[in-house]
Amino acid sequence: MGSSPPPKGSSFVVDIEQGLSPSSKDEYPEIHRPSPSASPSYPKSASPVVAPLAGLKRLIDRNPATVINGRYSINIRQFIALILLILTFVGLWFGARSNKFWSDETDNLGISGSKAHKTIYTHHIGHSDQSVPDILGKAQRAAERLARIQGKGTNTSLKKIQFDFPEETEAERFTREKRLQRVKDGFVHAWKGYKENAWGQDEVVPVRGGAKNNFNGWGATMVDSLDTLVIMGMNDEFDEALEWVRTKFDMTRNPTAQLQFFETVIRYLGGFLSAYDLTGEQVLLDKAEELGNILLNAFGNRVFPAGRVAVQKSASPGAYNFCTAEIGTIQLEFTRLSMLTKNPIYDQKGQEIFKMLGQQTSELPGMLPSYVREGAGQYYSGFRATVGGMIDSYYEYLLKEWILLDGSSSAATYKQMFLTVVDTIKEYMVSRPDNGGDYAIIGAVQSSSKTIDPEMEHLSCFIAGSLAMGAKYFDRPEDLTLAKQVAEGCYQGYHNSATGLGPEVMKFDAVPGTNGKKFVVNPNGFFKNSNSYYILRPETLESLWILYRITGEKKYQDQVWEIFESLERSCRTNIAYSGLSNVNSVGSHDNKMESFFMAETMKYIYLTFAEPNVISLDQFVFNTEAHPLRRT
Ligand code: DMJ
Repeated sequence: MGSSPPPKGSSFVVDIEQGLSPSSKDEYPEIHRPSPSASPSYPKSASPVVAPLAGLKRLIDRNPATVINGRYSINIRQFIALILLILTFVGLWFGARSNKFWSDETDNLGISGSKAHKTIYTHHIGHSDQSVPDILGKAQRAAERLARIQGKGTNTSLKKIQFDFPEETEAERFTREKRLQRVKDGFVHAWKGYKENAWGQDEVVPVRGGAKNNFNGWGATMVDSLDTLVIMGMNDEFDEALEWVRTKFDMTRNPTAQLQFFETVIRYLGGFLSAYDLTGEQVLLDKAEELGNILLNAFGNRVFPAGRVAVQKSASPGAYNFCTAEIGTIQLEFTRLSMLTKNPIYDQKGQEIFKMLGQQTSELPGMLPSYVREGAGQYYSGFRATVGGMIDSYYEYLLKEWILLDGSSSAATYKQMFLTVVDTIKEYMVSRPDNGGDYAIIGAVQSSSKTIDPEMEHLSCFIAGSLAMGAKYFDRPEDLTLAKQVAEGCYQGYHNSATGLGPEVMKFDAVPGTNGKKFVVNPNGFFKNSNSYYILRPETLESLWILYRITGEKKYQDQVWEIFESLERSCRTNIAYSGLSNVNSVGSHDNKMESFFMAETMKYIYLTFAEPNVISLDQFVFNTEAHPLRRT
């Protein structure tokens, strides 16, 4: 045989044992050209399986491959043809098997794998009636989404706060992935219930079936769940929901209806922005922008937006007392919308509110009442200060807006406002048990007398997560200790109830025995006289998840798992999941599942068992409805 150089230009050597490597003349001096007659020939009208082989052969015949030391050297056209051929086979084979590209359920875990173990994020990628480009398109979208939930394109100059997790052992991985799959199964169950009973409406009714519309009738559960679908790798379901958004989501159906400003911001606007950040699907940003423009109607010529707003602009939106949480929980969404649209108006609106709130004071430094008046220099006294309902997420957003703005100098005031709040909490609001238990609750305090009411709303449990993040960013180890104690207090509320779920309000027994800030622990659990219902709220799970990601302590995974099992046992219905009217009464379903169950509660549980690079705290910041926004 004569020798000739390998084909020039972009060529690869395919080594059957070693895969692909760039060809090199020096490395492979001996070149053998196979005799054309040695190749078998295929009939022109071959079966679907044989036809691509015939095509490949024709290509090879026209561009004879060379064999070098037992290795085939092929040019780039041949390489592409080979890849297409392989993909065709794979598509046909999997399509014929189960209509699923990836059929092994254990691989559908929603995360990318580590070195030791490959897990597959893509889910239900291809169907047998789909063409190769369809399948390739889906695979490409799935890969893009995976890259995004792992933080592709994010950028921050702030220090890292996530624990540096070591590589897990096989046994640890096994347990974690088993739990992860169980959580995903639970979410799939709820999604199915929503799809079959309430598709396109706000909520599924989880015991009796049917639908309920409390949030404009725009499909709250659909929009609130979009990012969870992406995070869990439910790509087909996400695509279906996206198609619904593209073709059916309609904000103009009832132009004079009064929308709840706060809920519309956190569930719909937050939902669209986050799903956009995780997928890059333009329609989601378009909807967010359209909605942002509607929400601007709430401002009229004031700094504080009204609590209710209509799609159709009205001359003067009402409201003169403003709920602090409602006006202090738009900054993340409005700033992100400005970042993405390059239109500064939304961000300006949010900053003006914070600026004005920063100029208001009270008897308790940093704390404000649940309702505030517009204007700089307002002063408040004689109010009940809490970190719970009507004000909770204002405190949360002081820290998170600072994070989203990457700690820039323009956000320095928010850091200061947040730290003032933390100092006041520590000085006046912490209640501890008198039995030496290492936990705490954040009680309510009367601003004038400074008397503590030792009860804590479930809503207040978010504060443990905020304290923990602040502790890391601002190097305040004492705050981390308090965060852990408060999270433990919230967890104890779950652990001590008959159903394993936490009450809406938990309370120390404040009767004789009260000693400073220490309170008697009632032998029947410390939430005597409290409101005992549980409406599937997420705040305790949120804080446990944040503490897990920050400290790496496995105890938090175990606590989250215990709560998940309680949810499965006590709240799961044939249709979806239901809240409870009494956490101490097994079976007391309230027949309600708010959209935050799928947006927040299930997401926080899932993320506790996902790999730490999935929605890292160092790359995303969550809005108060658990919608992760990219930090760029
Ligand atoms: C959610 O809608 C949000 O977390 C909000 O900030 C408070 N309440 C619910 C969940 O409990």
